[in-house]
Amino acid sequence: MLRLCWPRQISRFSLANPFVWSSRTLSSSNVPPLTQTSAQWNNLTEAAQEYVRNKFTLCGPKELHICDGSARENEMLLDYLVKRRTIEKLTHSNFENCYLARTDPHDIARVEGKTFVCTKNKSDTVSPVKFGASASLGNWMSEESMDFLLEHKRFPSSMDGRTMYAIPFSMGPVGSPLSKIGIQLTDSPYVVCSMRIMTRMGQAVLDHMKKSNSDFVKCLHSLGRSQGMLDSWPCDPDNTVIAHFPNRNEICSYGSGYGGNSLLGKKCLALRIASTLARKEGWLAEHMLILGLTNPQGRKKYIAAAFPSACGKTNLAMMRPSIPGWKVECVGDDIAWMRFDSNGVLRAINPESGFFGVAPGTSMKTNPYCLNAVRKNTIFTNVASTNVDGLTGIFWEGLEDEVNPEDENIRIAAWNGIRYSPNSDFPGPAAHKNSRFCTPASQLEIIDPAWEDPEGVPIDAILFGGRRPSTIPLVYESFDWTHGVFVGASMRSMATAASIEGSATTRPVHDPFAMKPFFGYSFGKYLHHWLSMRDKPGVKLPKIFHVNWFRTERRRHPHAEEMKEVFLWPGFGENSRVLEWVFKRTDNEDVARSSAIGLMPKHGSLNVKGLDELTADTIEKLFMLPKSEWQLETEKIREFFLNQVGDDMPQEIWDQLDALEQRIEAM
Ligand code: GTP
Ligand code: SPV
Ligand code: MN
Repeated sequence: MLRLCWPRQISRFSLANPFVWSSRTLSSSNVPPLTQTSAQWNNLTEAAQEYVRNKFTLCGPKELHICDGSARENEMLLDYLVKRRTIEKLTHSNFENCYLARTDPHDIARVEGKTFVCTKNKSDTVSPVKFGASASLGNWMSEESMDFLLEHKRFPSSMDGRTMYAIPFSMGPVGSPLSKIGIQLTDSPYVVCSMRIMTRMGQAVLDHMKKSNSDFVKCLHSLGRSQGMLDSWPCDPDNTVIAHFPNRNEICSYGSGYGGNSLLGKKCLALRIASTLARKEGWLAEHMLILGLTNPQGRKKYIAAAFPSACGKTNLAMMRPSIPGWKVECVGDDIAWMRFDSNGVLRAINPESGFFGVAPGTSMKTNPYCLNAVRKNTIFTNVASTNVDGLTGIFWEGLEDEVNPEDENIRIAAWNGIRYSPNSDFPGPAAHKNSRFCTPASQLEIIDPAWEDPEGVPIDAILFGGRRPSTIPLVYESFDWTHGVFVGASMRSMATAASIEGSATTRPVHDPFAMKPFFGYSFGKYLHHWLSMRDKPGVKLPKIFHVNWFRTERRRHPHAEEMKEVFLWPGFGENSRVLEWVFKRTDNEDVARSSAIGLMPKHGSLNVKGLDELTADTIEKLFMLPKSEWQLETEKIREFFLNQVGDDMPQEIWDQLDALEQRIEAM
């Protein structure tokens, strides 16, 4: 029997000063020791210099490196990471310039319980929670308490012996009026290489900052005094804390090197900080994909969609439609910044420049464009590795059509280094469920021609959705904007491996607007903000829909005794059929009928041509609205609103809930 313990594969060794570019290491009273020349230091604005100097003193690294984002710098960092065994180069001929990182087994996902928004008053951050209930829509700590914790307990000497990297980055195209600049300080070269993919990073940003003396979001990140199990992946899981200070546009993240915990441009800046800025400035920062949809006649519309983490955004954003003549192009797969322009059109940009996507489930069948994109310049994290004739490749669950794990010539090492085969004692999964690829957006063959347009793309429809095994139909449309905001507020979904807390819960959890972990201010005020969009003069409001690809049924497996939960809807490329219906509805085509919960497809109006295995009985089940389940649903929504939003709740949302309950009673 294999013991499930973490193999100590890596012996402790350190590399002094991995890239001294100038033999002259500078050291004077106001310039931290640099690995570069002083020209690089003088590239920073005065405000940036002051920020870097303060944090350098606090964290005590051995030196500073200001990132220029060049290919040369990237190569040096990758080489260094290979030497440290943080990453391994993929040598299989399928891959070009691709790497695999294996993390500490305790640093594998976002940590929602350790993520805080810090303001003066608690009511700015969380709506009044009912006595006895615990807040589920974010954690608050006072600025003073958090400052004390960070400055005295977490960051002092946290970068001891390491290099501090300063990463100037732009969320959105450099120089666009919609973009936001950040400077991330980090002691993780893996984070630098990932930020180079996920954001516009380096010299162009420094130049722009100098030219326009632009403000920046301060982002401090440290892996911490390592308490982890691997020398190759320092981290401090027990003491991890991720803090946001919206009042001073600052983010501090300690103890984790993973994903949204450490790539601070993503969830921390582009959602939590940005949602607060958006409220002040009259726009929306949302956890949404953006896709372009072209019909067979060549007419194009753009759709934004909010699904919780690991609920299908990336896959929808870059899908290959199964229905002939339709085309999907991708603008973004995770975050949308949207505002109404002077013509009243809602315009969206994707602030990111890469995809940090869930690996398991990605295959030529489910997401072929994505699989083609990740063949070069990609950093994989926590997928399994294959060894064929000494050449390293990758594997994850769902990739079985491309890699046969039963082939005796292929040796598979699971994400945690343990030898894996489908019949071995190690039960798997071989790839961690939250294993990811990090790949440049420009490599996607169906990237939308307008994906970097600083004006943004015009949004015709907004979809909400989640993982709902029952109750919620395949698709329905809200009656109007206010009802649509209520639909977003009422979202529930099964928890996933994208957060550490997302272990096997058996009931759907409330995840309004797919923003539960990402609100930068209180949910009640957020709802007021969404409703206020309706009152802007001359706005053309997009239609709002709800979709659910994940309804299941218990079926007996044809060749096995046991019953299995199976998805009723084939999903992936077949979701284009639902997009077709949405497209028609944005043209106000007469393909909808009214129901208690919203507008549903008229019988026969959902295109199921060619879906021969989908029986009439299954189609009926996909749209079934069991009264008792909906009664329970509205009970849960009411309880959630009462517990988590209280007096912050706009009256109109209560009215929507009352009206829904009445319509269900009349069903
Ligand atoms: P984050 O990056 O965490 O925000 O996730 P995401 O919302 O982008 O989800 P993603 O598209 O990566 O999908 C997550 C998982 O759901 C993957 O394992 C997919 O294979 C699976 N999935 C996505 N779309 C569908 C679908 O239409 N049907 C089914 N059955 N599974 C899907
Ligand atoms: C999510 O969890 O929604 C992600 C992954 O996109 S992370 O970047 O870790 O937030
Ligand atoms: Mn996401």
